[in-house]
Amino acid sequence: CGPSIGPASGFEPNYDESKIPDYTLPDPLVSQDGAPITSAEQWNTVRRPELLDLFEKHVYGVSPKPCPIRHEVVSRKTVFNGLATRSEIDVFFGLADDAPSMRMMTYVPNERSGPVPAFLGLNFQGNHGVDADPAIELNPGWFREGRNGTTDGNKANEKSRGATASRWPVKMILDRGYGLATIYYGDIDPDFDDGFKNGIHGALGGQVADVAPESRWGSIAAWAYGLSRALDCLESESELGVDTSKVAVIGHSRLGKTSLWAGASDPRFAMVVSNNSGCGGAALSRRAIGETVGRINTVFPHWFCDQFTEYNENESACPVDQHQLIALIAPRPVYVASASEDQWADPKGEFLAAAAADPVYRLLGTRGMGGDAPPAKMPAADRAINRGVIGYHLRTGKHDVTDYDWQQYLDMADRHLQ
Ligand code: GTR
Repeated sequence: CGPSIGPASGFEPNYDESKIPDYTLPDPLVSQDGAPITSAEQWNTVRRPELLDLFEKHVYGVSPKPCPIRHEVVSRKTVFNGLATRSEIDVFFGLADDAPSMRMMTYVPNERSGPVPAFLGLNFQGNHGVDADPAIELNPGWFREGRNGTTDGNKANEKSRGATASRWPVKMILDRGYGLATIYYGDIDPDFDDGFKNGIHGALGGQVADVAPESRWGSIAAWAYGLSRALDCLESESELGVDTSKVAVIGHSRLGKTSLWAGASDPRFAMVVSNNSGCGGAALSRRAIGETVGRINTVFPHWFCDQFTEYNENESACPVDQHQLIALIAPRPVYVASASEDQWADPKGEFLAAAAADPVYRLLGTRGMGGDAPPAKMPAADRAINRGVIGYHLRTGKHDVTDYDWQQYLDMADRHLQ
């Protein structure tokens, strides 16, 4: 279930640290004109807007302004023997009758005294893949071909029910007092390169007509845009029971790249979780180890803006690197997680990026990664760094989301959102 991560034929990934090119990271606390950033005010008024603009124009692309949304509650049901209420809601991008929509599924614990903090994340295999309950509608949209017979052609079939349940421990989340909202990412933009005709790209694309073509939004930006509209919906529908000042945006792999960009670009997200996001997510591009910018732009030409291809095999020419993406989330809590067998996503590069965002977190008055300074070395496997506002762990095992990962995210949320 989920994406494959093996290198395609013809590309020989480097996994040798000694072959990493020499590089210098761009300093998050020096502005483009060379002036040092020494106060929270300078960060907020000068450097943060500047970095956001650079990430838009060089990496993810410029998205349209937020569109108005409307929504229809499709179902509401008590589930798990009375533990929770599950709702399915269609959220429309725009007010027109033919506006495209995404279906959000939410769970909130029934035992609660008011709105609850919640996790919001996109899923790979449909809401029906999160829980096998046949009452959840089988998503009729386009799916990448599943490996375990979960699709017929590009349509999900009955075997895909519950196929990603291990990545969504719904009861554990509810038992800990949190809600969960999830959406199939293909509802927002199907994950293939069609020149951006389908999904919200097709419907809202005209709104970025005045942006230079090479800097228009790619699919990651579109998925992040969908997450922000999902938050709009949670804000406007109090019946869903979510405390929208306490929403943690979470994602795995390409959807971890997406949660980071959503959290960086939309400060309403109170916490951000990147699970095994790798290249174009939490990993430093300049290390060029495992998956590289050139490789990702070749295999997934629709994920980033076209300008990003300028940095194929030329990472140091990019005015930003991914530690600055993490810094854009400051001072809000962020958690970066890697897996030991996921060298493709460069765990060390993910750790170094989290550590290199630390000075921005400290400038904004937080403890960053905790202690007096970020740890100089990666922690041992399964030893979470979680005493500060930037969390990190290297889980033993493969590219995946496990209960161990969720336990760390819930603990982090307990410390900052409860
Ligand atoms: C891979 C891709 C990675 C990662 C992964 C995923 O094929 O190379 O960047 O995003 O897919 O989404 O699981």
